[in-house]
Amino acid sequence: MSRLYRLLPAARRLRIANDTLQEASFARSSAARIAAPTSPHIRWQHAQAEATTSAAGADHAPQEQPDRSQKQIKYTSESYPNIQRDSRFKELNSDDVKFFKDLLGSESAVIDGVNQDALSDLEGFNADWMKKYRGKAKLVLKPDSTEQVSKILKYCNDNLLAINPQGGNTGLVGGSVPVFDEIILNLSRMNKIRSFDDVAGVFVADAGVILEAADNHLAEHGHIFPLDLGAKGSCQIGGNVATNAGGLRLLRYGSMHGNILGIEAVLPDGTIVDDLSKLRKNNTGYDLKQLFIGGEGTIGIITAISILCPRRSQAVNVAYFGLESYAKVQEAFKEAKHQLGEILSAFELMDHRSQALYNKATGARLPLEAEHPFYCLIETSGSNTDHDSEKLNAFLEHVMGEEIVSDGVVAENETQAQNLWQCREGISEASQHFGGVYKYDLSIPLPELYSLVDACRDRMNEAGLLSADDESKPVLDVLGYGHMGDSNLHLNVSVRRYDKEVEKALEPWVYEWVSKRSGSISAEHGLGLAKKEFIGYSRSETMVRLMKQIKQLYDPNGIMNPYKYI
Ligand code: FAD
Ligand code: 2HG
Ligand code: ZN
Repeated sequence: MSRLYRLLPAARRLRIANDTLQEASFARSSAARIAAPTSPHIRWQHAQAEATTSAAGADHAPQEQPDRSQKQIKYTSESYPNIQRDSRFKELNSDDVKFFKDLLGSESAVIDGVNQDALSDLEGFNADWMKKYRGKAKLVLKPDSTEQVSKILKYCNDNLLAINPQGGNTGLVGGSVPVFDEIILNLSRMNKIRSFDDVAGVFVADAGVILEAADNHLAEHGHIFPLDLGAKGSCQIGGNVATNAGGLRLLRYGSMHGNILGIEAVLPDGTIVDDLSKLRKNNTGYDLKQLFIGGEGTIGIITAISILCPRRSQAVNVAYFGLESYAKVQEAFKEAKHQLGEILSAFELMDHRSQALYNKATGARLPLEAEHPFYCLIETSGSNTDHDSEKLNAFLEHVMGEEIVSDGVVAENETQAQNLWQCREGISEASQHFGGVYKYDLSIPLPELYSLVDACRDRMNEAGLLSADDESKPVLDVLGYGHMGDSNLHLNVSVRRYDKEVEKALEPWVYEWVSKRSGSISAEHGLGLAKKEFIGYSRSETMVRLMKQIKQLYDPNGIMNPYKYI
């Protein structure tokens, strides 16, 4: 990648930056351009990348960590001793299993730990991606049709058997795995793409289609799935809708609530809700599909979705900057919105510690040689290469000229773009690499967004819980990163081991801090088990009461994903 330029001061700065951008190859060989040793450093890689989505090829599937196998994870029922199994729920017996086996008719569709020891086959379904939550399910069902889902749910509802819906099991709030012995209803065999209309851009598919597979299919037709996230190789589109996932390009393409046109779902009593509309406009009554978006499997199982997918951009650019303060990050964001406007497709923030930990965990080289307190990743996606380059150049000139940005690289090809993206997307996994992590996914008004990270680090220090070197301290580091474009901070407290003292110092302190600033305690990951108790920090009593009424209406027996959400 690229080379280092020292910019001339004041008036000459812009011109040189401009030359650099327009004649990258010439500039590369021009030592004469280096001047003024005290000026800020700018390192360029610049060219059009192929249209791409982030981190292609990165698979964040649940995987064994060398030091913490699934069997070593504490059962959720032990880490949350205050949660008792609901005694109304029936315990599974051989007759129940026989019913399901006859219904599904295939060996691979049932993992039966009721009639035999299937512990190791069940572990991957019982344990979550963070290796923090672990259930005791003895049965996994993998239906392959909506009718099968309907019959399973009706049987469970009639017999008071609790159900845990599961997609790709990449959720980060403990919602995707059971607390006790709930049956896991896994959607992975419902993975057919049903249709794509390339005129209207409407994609219809089963809920169990992997996000990356959906996006690859759309790429063949010149379109893009309007959601992208680091777990795309494992998470399912049904799971994405059930969590109302946000991801890396929400600022450009909007949320699931806006893009989902229709849903097919099954209610606990077996009713098939056929609302798989392909219409953009349909003002005929309550928009009930919205309840399933972000419903986290508490009122029914999503079996298929219909979603609006935009054209894939022809011209994609990815840039990675180093900045000296959070104030400069905010200035850069303001300028990006002002100057890149309609082509801006991502604006991501990473602090130095998150990048250092990513580097330590993966050994991957960071894009910039020097250390900066903050980094930003900016992506533009447009339809006209020349137009986009012109806009991007003007933006780069400005942020460099004004010394908003201290150093930066621009990807020259798709591989480089992916590598830059990986520096951002790899943080989530790196954060738990050295033991575990306490994750907080927060909406905070931008001016104060990063102050929480500093406050949290201070708090960990004051409590004597944090040390980079001292192995006896549980906390390794406190990191801040996230979707700056959506005012969404990911606060990650990276730990050597899970420790109640750390949890006590963090909760409810983090939630109080956020609530005081009128933020949200869950921006995009949902409530699951982790945030259930804390919903009151973001929602009023009235709102919670209304939510409970909806739950009661759709799931009167409470069999869907019990112990979680509200
Ligand atoms: P699961 O984890 O299996 O389930 C999540 C919840 O949805 C559970 O409550 C489950 O019961 C329910 N559910 C699943 N499928 C269905 C269904 N068909 N019907 C009804 N309920 C269902 N999230 C973001 O929002 N933005 C990100 O940028 C992001 N990045 C991530 C990066 C990494 C590396 C990882 C590991 C996770 C990331 N996540 C992110 C979190 C996670 O990937 C998303 O929440 C994702 O949408 C979950 O999809 P899933 O198929 O894995 O669902
Ligand atoms: C991301 O944006 C994900 O990388 C995961 O939402 C955040 O792991 C986290 O805290
Ligand atoms: Zn995120």
